[in-house]
Amino acid sequence: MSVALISLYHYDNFAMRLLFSYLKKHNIPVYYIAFKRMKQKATKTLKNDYVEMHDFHDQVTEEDIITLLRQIDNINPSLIGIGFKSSHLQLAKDLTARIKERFKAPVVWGGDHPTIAPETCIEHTDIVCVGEGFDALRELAGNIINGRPYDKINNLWVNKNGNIIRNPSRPLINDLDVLPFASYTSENKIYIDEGRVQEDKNIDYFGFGFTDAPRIVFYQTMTSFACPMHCSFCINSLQHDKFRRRSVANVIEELKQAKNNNPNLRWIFFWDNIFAVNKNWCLEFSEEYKRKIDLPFFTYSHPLCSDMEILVPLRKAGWTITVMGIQSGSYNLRKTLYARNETNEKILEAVRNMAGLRKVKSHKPYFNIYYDYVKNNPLEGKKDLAESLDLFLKFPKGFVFQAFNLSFFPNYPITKHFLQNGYISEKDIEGNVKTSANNWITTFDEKKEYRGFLRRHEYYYLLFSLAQYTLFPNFLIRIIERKKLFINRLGILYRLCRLFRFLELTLSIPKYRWAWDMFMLIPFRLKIKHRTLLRYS
Ligand code: B12
Ligand code: SF4
Repeated sequence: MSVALISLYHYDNFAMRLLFSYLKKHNIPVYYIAFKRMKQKATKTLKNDYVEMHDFHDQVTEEDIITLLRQIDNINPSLIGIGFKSSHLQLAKDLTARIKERFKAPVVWGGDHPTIAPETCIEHTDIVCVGEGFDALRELAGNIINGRPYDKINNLWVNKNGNIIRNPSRPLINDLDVLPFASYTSENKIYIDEGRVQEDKNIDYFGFGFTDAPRIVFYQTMTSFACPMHCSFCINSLQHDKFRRRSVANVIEELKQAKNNNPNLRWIFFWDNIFAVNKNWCLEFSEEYKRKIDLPFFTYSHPLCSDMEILVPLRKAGWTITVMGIQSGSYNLRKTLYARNETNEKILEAVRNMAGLRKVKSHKPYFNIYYDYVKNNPLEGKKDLAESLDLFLKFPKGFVFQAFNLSFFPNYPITKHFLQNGYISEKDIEGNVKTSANNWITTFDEKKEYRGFLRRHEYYYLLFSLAQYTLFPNFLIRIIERKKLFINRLGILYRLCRLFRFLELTLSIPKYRWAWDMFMLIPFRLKIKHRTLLRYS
């Protein structure tokens, strides 16, 4: 009598590792099967960084599926859970069909896609978890194991031979401290890829370490759920869940345990949507973290949450890498299409604050700042792109520009807007297309034939990229733009970016420190054993 939780293309899946611990805490035997690893492959990026990689999902093979079915057979679970994002809807459907051919255990789907589009899910599976999974899954598993009916559990939709029961939602867990810590041990964890169980290759998302103790190098967690903002291209536009945060003491206790369990632990990644929210919490956290954990850490930032009274203590506590969404330099486009309220002045204040943090003494001498941009939005016109360039030219140099494709997830406000206006059709929505997860990051492919808006967009991304470089003067970028130099020779601009990136990376001592830290993440003994210099593959 147990539960098997299957995560698709996500070995590190924080949510499912948390659900694993939650079931375990309630004495429900549980297994975590990570099916296929999201890998990274070399690519041409426009980043002012060493990172020349982007995420990709390789094909599922028949051997992968047979291995999965064999593992389920060994476990013989009473309930099978599949957690996935929209891009893996097709895969979830295929796997569920194969599982149902062989096993009687009901299959419950949960995670981002089932939560935002349960209607498109429920016909393909027995149960769909809409929203928070902790108590819904606990109750479901408990009822199944004890032979009780399970069709009246809040947050669950149940498909009873084609008759759909849509139960109401349950209140959110308010006190997050009642949750156990996510499970990062090898207990009941199975990793499947390349057609077999990967006995010793639970490599993490970054490729520098592993997902389970004692070999974790990057520890991943969250101190809060939900987001105070509601951008139209983000899941938080749909789930108006209250922003909730764990106590500082609870977070520190988790990290202490992580340190004790992992002798090679080097970094903490806080995946909170925005970290620098709530001044009192952040100040208490900074103090405790510095005293008791003292490791460099990553957090996301937001232009509207950039109060130096919060940022400086965080930086002193060890904050070393951040990603902040700029998304576009056009206030009008941001406000009307992306539902973001920050003005360009506010963005400038925030980026100057970020750059100012480089001067604050911290665990590491470098502070890496990545600015995200929404790429390939056909509604971003000439004027918007020019405004974006104006904005980037005012940024303190030395940042890293990265752009991610505009993706259309079901029911997000931006998707509805594009559908209603006929800019896209149902086939362009994530989950309907097979998977576009290969296509997220700023890449440059000079062989591609850019026509129309794509050429102009790509041209501007190259100019934004040039704005990153301390050595590349802004007046030259302005001349290039004014005269539209190289608009038909994008390859030249790309090579210019590469040249300046090379100079910037080779002439900067903090960049060497960063590269050295990355190089040293894998101990020499393991470098030899796994025949790798920098990352595990
Ligand atoms: C942290 C994060 C990441 C981290 C993940 C770190 C980790 N170790 O897990 C990183 C940076 C690696 C990442 C990567 C990606 N991410 Co991301 N990420 C998030 C973020 C900010 C938080 C997710 C999270 O863990 N929340 C906390 C958990 C506890 O809540 P939850 O996920 O909602 O889970 C609850 C329920 O959904 C349910 N549940 C979840 N799984 C299951 C399974 C079962 C069986 C059941 C019953 C219930 C259930 O119970 C949970 C507890 O209540 C979300 C945005 C958000 N939600 O705020 C985006 C988000 C999930 N990411 C998204 C995307 C697109 C990606 C990428 C594809 C982008 C890319 N290629 O770079 C990759 C894909 C990774 C992969 N292979 O799956 C999208 C997904 C959109 C969608 N509709 O599918 C989101 C929603 C952001 C957005 N654009 O709206 N991401
Ligand atoms: S600020 Fe970030 S996490 Fe919050 S709604 Fe906007 S995109 Fe989503």
